[in-house]
Amino acid sequence: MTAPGRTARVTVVPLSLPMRRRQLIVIAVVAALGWSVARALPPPAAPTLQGLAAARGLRWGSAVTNDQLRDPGLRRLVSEQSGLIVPESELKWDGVEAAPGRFDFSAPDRLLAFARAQGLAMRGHTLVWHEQLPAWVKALPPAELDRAMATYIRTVVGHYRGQLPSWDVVNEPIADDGTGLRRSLWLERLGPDYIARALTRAHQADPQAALVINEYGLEGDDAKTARKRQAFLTLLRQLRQSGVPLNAVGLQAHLYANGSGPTTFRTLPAFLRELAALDLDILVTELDVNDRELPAAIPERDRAVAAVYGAFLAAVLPEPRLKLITTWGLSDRTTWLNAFMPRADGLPQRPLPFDEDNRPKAATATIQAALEKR
Ligand code: 9MR
Repeated sequence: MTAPGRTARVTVVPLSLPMRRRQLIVIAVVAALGWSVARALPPPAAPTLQGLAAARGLRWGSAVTNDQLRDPGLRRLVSEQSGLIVPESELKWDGVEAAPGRFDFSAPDRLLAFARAQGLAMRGHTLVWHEQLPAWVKALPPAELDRAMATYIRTVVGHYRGQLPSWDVVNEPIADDGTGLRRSLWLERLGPDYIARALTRAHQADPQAALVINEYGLEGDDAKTARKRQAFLTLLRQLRQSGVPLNAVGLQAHLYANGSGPTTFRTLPAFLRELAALDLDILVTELDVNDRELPAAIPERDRAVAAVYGAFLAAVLPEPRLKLITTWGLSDRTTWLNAFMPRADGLPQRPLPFDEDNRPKAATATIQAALEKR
């Protein structure tokens, strides 16, 4: 940027001047130019999360909604910091097929248009889940439910065929107590085979998309997590043995900044190795750190949240099969936690990498440092 201007200014020195004087003038012009260029330049841009992640063969993503993106500051932050977006809510069954056969892609299509315009990818979330289902789906008897699932996957995955790098095909299929599969309407009406059927149908609709089973509560060191991991591994091994299309697992990673959830991740690297041994990629799909039980003071909360980000990233970043880290929102203003798990004192939570004004905070620096180290 500076070189052409510099050359142009230096060449105006008349060649007829004595050598020594010419040299002095050249030095003075170059020095003055250097000074003004230095003053005109913006301060060196801070590294972005996507930039740091990409340098390490990873992608950084953020969950967004159209409503959140009405804030120009957030639009800018998401485009600068992320390489990928995922619709937080607007690509779920209740919005896409509210009435049987009446598909409406307008909201997720707008998100895809935003992603395209900013040079970002968009991944799909989510196809077969027990929540955010329209009432008409919940009322269907088994054979019709299976047909509705087939139509839904064919239509929705087909609509985005070749455009989304990955899909959360089955969301949260493991029971909370880790005893086996979740006793959802899918399991109760279609039997355990609903998972294989959903994956096979998604593969038929878009053979290029990486297919993912997305689950929460797999990150910590407690006994409940250990049971849930075993149930998850059992499911994955069965799917592998039967040759069902499956490319990756999603670890949601809704973490906690105190004892009501995981804050240490000692056993996580070995679990990731077990997943990798099944020839699966690993995606962190919904990362955030709930500060609900922490005292009100912001510096203290921010420090504790940053520490959990640091401990979690130190556990997952060395795993070579880790391909993506997505946070569930990007700035604190957009977190789902204020609506779903509000703090008792009514203060807004601070669970995400940037604060409510889209500014960096302690977690930002910790995440940057972790990515720099990988
Ligand atoms: O953040 C999402 C919130 O806005 C939705 O309305 C809610 C509906 O249950 O789902 C939230 O996202 C969930 C995600 O789709 C699956 N994993 C858990 C997330 C938080 O509940």
